[in-house]
Amino acid sequence: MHWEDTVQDYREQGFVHVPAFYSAEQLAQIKAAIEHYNQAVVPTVPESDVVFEADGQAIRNCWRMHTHDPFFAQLPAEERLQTLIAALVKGTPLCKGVETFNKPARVGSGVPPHQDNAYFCQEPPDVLTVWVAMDDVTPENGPVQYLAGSHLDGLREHTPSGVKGNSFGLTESVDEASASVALLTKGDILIHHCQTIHFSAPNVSDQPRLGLLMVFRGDHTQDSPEMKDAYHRARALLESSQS
Ligand SMILES: O=C(O)CCC(=O)C(=O)O
Repeated sequence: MHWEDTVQDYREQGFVHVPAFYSAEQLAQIKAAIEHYNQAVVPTVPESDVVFEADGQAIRNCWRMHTHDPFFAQLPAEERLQTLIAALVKGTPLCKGVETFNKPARVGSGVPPHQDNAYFCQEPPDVLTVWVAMDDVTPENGPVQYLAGSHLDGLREHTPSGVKGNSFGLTESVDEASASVALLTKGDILIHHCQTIHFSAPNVSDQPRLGLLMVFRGDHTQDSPEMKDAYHRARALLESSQS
């Protein structure tokens, strides 16, 4: 497989859509593993590793799935994925997280505009997320939306967002109408750079919109002390708003 066009789109836009990355058979295996995880593993994970929607029932996010289930430790190691990610992160990919953004039908909540590096604090920002569409993604079920080219303008200031599962959002408002909307067929993947501004709306449809996310960094990236300071400032604000 040649990935030149994919790499070029990613570098220019800060995100790229790769259709049909996973076959129907692979997708069925991943879906079965997520269902098993939700039923058998979620009840055993610490409170910090699962977030529920406002109804207290539907799962919004699972975090650190690779540390709780060998299936999700293996999935990021697949050779074809590693080859592509190595070209994008400019080095040996290290998986730093496997997670879900479930966005269940009707109750799935939105995600405020943010840049992932406000959480990751990595320098250089050779860090990305592979977003696997487990369902078809339509305008109604809460597609991820990206501000193309925003990864080239550095990390902006973030403040507490008040959203459970996405505690930080951009301080400044963004022109959401100019965003590229990622409509997908299940089995497609999206890849976004850790400084690309993105967000998603609530799921107002009867169709679920499950995304499985794998986060990778190049093994050369490091914690940025300045970004960590900004992160701790935002966290302190969050904690004072909760006390
Ligand atoms: O799946 C979504 O709606 C948002 C995903 C997201 O915010 C992220 O990948 O950081």
